[in-house]
Amino acid sequence: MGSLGAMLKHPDDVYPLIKLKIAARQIEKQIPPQPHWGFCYTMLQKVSRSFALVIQQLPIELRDAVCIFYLVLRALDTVEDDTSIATEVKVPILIDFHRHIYDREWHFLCGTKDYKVLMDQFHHVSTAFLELGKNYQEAIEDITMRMGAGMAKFICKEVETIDDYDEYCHYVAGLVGLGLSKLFHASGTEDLASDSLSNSMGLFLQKTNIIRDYLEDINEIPKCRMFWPRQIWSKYVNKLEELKYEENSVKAVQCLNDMVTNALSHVEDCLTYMSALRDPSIFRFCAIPQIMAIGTLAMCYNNIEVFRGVVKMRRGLTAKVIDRTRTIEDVYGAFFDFSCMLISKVDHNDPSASKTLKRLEIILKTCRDSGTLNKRKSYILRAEPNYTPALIVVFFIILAILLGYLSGNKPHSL
Ligand code: D3A
Repeated sequence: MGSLGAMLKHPDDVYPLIKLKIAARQIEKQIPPQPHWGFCYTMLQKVSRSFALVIQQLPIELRDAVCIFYLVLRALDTVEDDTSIATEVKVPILIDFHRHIYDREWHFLCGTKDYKVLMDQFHHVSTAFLELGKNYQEAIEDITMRMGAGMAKFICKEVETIDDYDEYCHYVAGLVGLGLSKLFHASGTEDLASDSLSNSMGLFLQKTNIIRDYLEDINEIPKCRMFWPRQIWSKYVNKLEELKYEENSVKAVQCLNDMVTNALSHVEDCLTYMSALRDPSIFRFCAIPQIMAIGTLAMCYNNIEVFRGVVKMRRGLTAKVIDRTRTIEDVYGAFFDFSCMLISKVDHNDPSASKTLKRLEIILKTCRDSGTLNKRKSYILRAEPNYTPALIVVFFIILAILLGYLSGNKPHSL
């Protein structure tokens, strides 16, 4: 849970944080009894607790398919990221990965911590995969094949141009959007979304992660590949790592703002994609990461801390997003709030300022035109702390402790 300081500063985070904690406990108890499914759902929770929670709320058949899809992609990612594997070993594994998922014997030693366990016991994932419906299997196989080939291509290629950047993000996340759209359609609940809108869903998420993770990636030992395109950063510095040095702070923030402006170009498509979804649980599964992405961009924009440490949404705000994202109105509301926050941060001397403002104005207009904004209260950008919900929670906690104490002291009747 968030620190006490953060909770005092944001008392209305307390209730969603407690709710999230209780929900996470609840799903921990729902691990299936079969060893292969038990392994898959335990792994999913280990890799991302809050994401696992949203996946577990999907309709049952789709939930299994998404869980396996997610683990297969994490495994592929683990191979791609492991710098200790020689290129001549790594490339064939990436290219053949779509065949390994059909092989109950296949496993590979690489990665660290939970990912090492995932790779070593991959037979559980294959066993579960083989129990999915044929249409789910085919969608997962097709995306794994295309993603593996794309990753292999970029093992030996730098991200030079913005087109390279879009192509790399297509392989590692845009294809996830395409695959998920196929899985949603296969479950019978959704129309098949266009490839272009599905791709944008992934590009927006991936570009946000790439922006946020600059420092972590540049400081990685052994040296990690970087995904900020040269076409953008070369306008500001001669070498990408120069952005982290204090003397380049002004240039670094300008480059960062250029990157954020580039990512904002996908928002329109993402809003269109989400507005077409029908099933409430599929909607939440898609909308929560998108709101977290625009929130992360709003925190990163014009913020030198991206080059000094970790800029992340606080746990309480994440919990609030998970708790309060139910309908498309909530999505328009959150995108509206975070776009206003971004506009308030634009420095008119920034070289990308006019482009950034133009993109943000388009987003604001779309949110306004939805006609739903005044039906909601802005929960993300509250100026003054509201202590009422926190006080109610504290009251109930004290009451529970008191009742527990009193019932513990009651003399036992014989
Ligand atoms: C594009 O992929 C989608 C999607 O497309 C239609 C719909 C829903 C979710 C995703 C996508 C995803 O979400 C995660 C992501 C980012 C980059 C790639 N992915 C991805 C991989 C595999 C699948 C789905 Cl199956 C978002 C994500 O991973 N997180 C991390 C945990 C966060 C939420 C966002 C919660 C937390 O605890 O901070």
